[in-house]
Amino acid sequence: MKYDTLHPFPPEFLWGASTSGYQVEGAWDADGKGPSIVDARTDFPAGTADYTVASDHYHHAEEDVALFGELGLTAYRFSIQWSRVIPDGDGVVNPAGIAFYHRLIDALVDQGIEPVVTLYHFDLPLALAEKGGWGSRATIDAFVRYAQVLYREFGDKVRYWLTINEQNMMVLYGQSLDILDGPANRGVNVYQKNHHMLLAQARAMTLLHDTVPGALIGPAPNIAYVYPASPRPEDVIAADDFNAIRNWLYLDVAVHGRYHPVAWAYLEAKGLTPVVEAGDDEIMAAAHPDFLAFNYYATHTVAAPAPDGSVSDPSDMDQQIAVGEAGVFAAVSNPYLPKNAFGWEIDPVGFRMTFRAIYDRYHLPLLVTENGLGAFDTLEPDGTVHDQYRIEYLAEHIEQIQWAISDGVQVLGYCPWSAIDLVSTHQGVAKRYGFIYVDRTDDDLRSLSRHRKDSFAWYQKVIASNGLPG
Ligand code: BGP
Repeated sequence: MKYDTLHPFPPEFLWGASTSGYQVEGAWDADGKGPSIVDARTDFPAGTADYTVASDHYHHAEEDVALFGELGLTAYRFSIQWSRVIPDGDGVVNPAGIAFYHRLIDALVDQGIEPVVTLYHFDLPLALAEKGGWGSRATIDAFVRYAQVLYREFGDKVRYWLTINEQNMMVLYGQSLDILDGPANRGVNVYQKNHHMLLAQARAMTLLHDTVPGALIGPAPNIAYVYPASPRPEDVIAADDFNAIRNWLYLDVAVHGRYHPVAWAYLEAKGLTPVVEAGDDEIMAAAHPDFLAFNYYATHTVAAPAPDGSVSDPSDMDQQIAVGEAGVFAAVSNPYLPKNAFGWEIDPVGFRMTFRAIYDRYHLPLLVTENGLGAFDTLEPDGTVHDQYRIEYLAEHIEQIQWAISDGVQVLGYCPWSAIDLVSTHQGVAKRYGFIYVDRTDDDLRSLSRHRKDSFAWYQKVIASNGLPG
């Protein structure tokens, strides 16, 4: 639908930006921090950086937050590293880790920036992974205890909490990227691990509501609407199936405390149903998110599964997306969408569609916790970075948020990925997302100095005018 005029962004709209702990902090073993599974990763493509130094935000936090203040952010979404706070995941608390996050949060609050805290972003403490990771119900208890430590420490300073970043991506792709719970646990049914994470999330939501009055919490999956490749009914069913398996499975449990019927039918058909113990359903049904956060990069397009069982469109192989599953769906490229330098499709209108689909199902306020363009940026000799392509990408997506608001969707805020350059999940430092350039490469730490990109000045104007400048 087209409107003659679009609704304005609400005055309290959160204009934010995002990072995650292990991708930005570095200092991977400083001041008592324990190793996490991402510190133990060895599967980096040749020539790409690991996370040991990252953007060295641990040692630049005050400088970085001052830049976020200058940018005008009203929210900053970041994650706390579980193994910085509790080095082995379920033992003693590390006071130096707690002190770092107090310093960070205090600096944000001083700048008038709302902290939006993710409890867990891919970085399970290695010691827990070695004891069975998410395959073990003991990890649920460890997660809840960790959440309790954070609520007690930071509950009076932090209003917005996120449970688990991209649980659905961890389940669908995490084993191959070693960001679920490490290679040693690959043999365990991934949907059993998923069930345990859903329980951990439910208990963490209920605990916050019981212990920190006024605090708000929600899940943060990666939600991307799935289009059928054509109006052929078999393609439409395949798209609906993949929507259920990829998106609604996670949000239905988070919001309604029950598995989506089609997703459950898929698990049954594949022999992947988790063991659900007595009391699990009650734990899930008792938990209620206050809002839904989601990360959005691009939609998917799928066709009915090929009769010969082949599943992939080769052009999609490099993307961190589905390539299809025999008997379920086949991923295809969408001929209407351009691609970025890394082969990811770009679909601003699909962003609007994704807002509508989520809001229509759950009627909860929505917070965008990631969206952005990975690109090769160039630091010019005079310290400038001309990233007009990023400005265009972000502008197109912000415009679609306004369309979604005009459609009646309640949107709390927008936190594009990323506030500052950091190390990508699997494509190193060269793939940059930030408003702030960090002077390092994949194999040379250089000065680690910070530089405002052109997108920095542009986003500053967007925030100051509470929407796209006219
Ligand atoms: C999301 C993750 C982020 C971030 C982002 C970009 O899946 O939550 O941690 O990495 O994607 O992906 P990539 O780094 O692979 O380009």
